[in-house]
Amino acid sequence: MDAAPTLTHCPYCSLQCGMGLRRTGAGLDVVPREDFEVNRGALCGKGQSATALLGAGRLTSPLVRDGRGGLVAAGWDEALDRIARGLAAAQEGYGRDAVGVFGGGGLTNEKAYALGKFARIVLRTSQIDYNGRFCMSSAAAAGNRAFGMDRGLPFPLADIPRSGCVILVGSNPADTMPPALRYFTELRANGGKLIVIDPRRTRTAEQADLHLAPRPGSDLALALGLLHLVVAQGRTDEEFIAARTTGWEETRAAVMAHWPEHVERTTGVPVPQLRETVRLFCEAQSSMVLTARGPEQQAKGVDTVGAWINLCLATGRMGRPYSGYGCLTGQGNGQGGREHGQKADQLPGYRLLTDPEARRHVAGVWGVEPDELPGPGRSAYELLDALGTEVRALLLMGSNPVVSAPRAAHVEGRLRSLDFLAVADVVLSETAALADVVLPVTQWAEETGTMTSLEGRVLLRRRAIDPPEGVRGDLDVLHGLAQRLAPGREKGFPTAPEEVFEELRRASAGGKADYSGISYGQIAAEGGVFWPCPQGSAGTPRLFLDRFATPDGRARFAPVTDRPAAEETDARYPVWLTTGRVLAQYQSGAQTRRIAELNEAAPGPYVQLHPELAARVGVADGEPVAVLSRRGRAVAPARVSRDIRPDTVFMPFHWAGEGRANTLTNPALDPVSRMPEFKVCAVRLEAAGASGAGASGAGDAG
Ligand SMILES: Nc1nc2c(c(=O)[nH]1)N[C@H]1C(S)=C(S)[C@@H](COP(=O)(O)OP(=O)(O)OC[C@H]3O[C@@H](n4cnc5c(=O)[nH]c(N)nc54)[C@H](O)[C@@H]3O)O[C@H]1N2
Ligand SMILES: Nc1nc2c(c(=O)[nH]1)N[C@H]1C(S)=C(S)[C@@H](COP(=O)(O)OP(=O)(O)OC[C@H]3O[C@@H](n4cnc5c(=O)[nH]c(N)nc54)[C@H](O)[C@@H]3O)O[C@H]1N2
Ligand code: SF4
Ligand SMILES: [Mo]
Repeated sequence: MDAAPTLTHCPYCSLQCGMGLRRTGAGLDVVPREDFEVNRGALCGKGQSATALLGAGRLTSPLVRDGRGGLVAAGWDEALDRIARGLAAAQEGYGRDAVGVFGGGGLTNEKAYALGKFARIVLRTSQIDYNGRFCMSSAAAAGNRAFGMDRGLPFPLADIPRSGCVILVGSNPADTMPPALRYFTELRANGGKLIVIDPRRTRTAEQADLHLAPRPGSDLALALGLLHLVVAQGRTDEEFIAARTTGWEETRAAVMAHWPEHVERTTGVPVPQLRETVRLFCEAQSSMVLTARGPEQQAKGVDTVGAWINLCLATGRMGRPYSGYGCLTGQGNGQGGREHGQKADQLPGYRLLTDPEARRHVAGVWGVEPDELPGPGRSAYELLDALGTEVRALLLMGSNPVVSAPRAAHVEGRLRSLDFLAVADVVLSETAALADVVLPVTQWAEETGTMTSLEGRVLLRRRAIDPPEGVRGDLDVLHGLAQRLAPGREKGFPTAPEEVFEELRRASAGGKADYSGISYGQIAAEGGVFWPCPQGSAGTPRLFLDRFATPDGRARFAPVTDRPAAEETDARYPVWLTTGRVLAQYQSGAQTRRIAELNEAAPGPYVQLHPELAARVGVADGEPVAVLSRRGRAVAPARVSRDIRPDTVFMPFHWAGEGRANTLTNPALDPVSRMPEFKVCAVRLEAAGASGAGASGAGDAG
């Protein structure tokens, strides 16, 4: 008889679909897991094929750089010794902050917590940040500003079908979270309206009652224009504004200049569509705005999200059932990854490193003096940009910036200029291939730990199979390095995940993201627990129903005004470039490009462009087209399609080499969140001929 499957969750995105893993002779099979209500057994192709990487294509031995510059297999002791020497040498030569740490939103809570602690009390460097800065930091900053707290969705996904109207801004769940699409299908089946805002007619937009296609980077103007109409039509909820918010007068004044005709010119969205959006949103009993990377990955992402939050507050669509603003987080642990201390300015429990009380509390849990803790460091792009100059050595865990960072040719150059690079990864990613030492680590099905999904629901990832010989966990890596770099301190780095979680509970107690009432046992029994969950609480599925998390309990309007993208089109670069995802590939592609069935479904990069633009450039469908920006040149086959604005091209960012979209992107940062502007820059197109000549990265000014 078959043994019962191990109940766990998918290794990839923040939906964290439940799945079962059943042992077979050869390895593990994915079987549906019906008890987890979020996906009820449904998986996308990535989840379905995730066990493929447990076998071939992965790393199974540490690798070290030999005298001739190649990477050769080595034992764990040698590899860890070399890393300890490399990091120590940089600090001896140039000071503590000469060592950087770069983490990832795919790491479990336990790993993210341990990595932040490792940076602060073993390396004692301020230079730690993570790839979530590329993902959710703008929505997080806007949420903190408005509500005093940042949890992606303030309500469970199951509330969506019960709302009257949902505006999805720059989000394409049909490709990025397929099993979540049913919440929107059910919304419409219940008579609710779906409005999608995307420069492309995506498979998500196809299902909408109304699709607005603004030009990239114009979401702020769009949201301001909608609020202008709300005010002009007397659709504000004065009672709600008076009872539960502050700052309305200034915000109202700020939107008055945003006349619909003016907004139509800035965004390209016709006035009647603006009016229809306001009508559907305001006439529904309850309504929601959900944003994802479209409006957030902009150098004005914080203000853009703030403008959408303003719309919810002014119409009383916040802190009420089936209403509110939410952000759809991205990585598997995009939410938890930013709560427990791998972010440059944070300590566990979503505490601030600059808050003396927070420092005292966390230093107490860690058994060090508060003064020993460094201050906040650089943000992710700024850290990558400082490599080889102020930061001489880097420990990287859970990211592949050679493919995924903006202005990637420059970032690749910075990584190459390091004195020492150590990478812990599952596979030999493009970034790991540059390292002096590569450590092969365990994968999701081989380890236990917690992940916090887009709903703020803390989930349990369970070990279903033993890792192959030669592979160790990230927690073992940190333990081994602590032992070498600060003998004695390794006691603070246990390798058993539950032990780390027990400490995380204490460290987060009393913070905004309070996990102190959560235990592995409770998660297992309940299929997940929503934070905040202080001792004795059963968790908090819905936030803000009575009060916001600000000191006075009121939500704060943000009096934002419009501004252009960091880089506007001009005569030399007349076309907008935007970037994003395809269904069958995940992120930098490090994992999914190694899985045969996913590669067949999405074999390579492309440039999506409208037939009018294709005709002007002189390329036909399938022919190579060169895309040039001020950062460099990329070449990929043209995909001619009417599903995109004629002034805009789209490239997915999952590939390295000459089709790498991030060769082109602009690293302009949001002043508050330090999020780069992945979603908008100016480019020029050229037919590249059958040879497709031109190296990616050429033209990078350095
Ligand atoms: N298949 C797949 N799924 C994934 C991932 C993956 O790599 N592959 N990654 C996961 C992660 S980490 C994340 S963050 C999420 C991201 O999930 P999404 O945010 O849904 O993904 P994107 O494709 O980055 O962007 C969404 C849409 O924004 C549109 N867009 C581009 N520019 C603009 C703009 O200026 N304004 C507006 N309004 N829209 C714009 C794009 O056309 C795109 O359709 O997906 C998660 N799920
Ligand atoms: N142009 C453009 N660029 C973008 C975006 C965009 O929309 N457009 N989106 C941005 C966003 S939202 C994101 S989230 C980033 C993501 O981009 P990356 O940060 O590059 O994310 P991944 O490709 O998921 O990289 C994770 C790496 O860690 C490894 N890994 C997985 N699990 C573990 C683990 O448990 N431990 C360790 N040590 N390693 C592990 C994987 O094999 C992989 O090599 O890309 C950003 N870049
Ligand atoms: S939607 Fe996300 S969590 Fe669900 S199976 Fe696909 S990648 Fe995994
Ligand atoms: Mo992301």
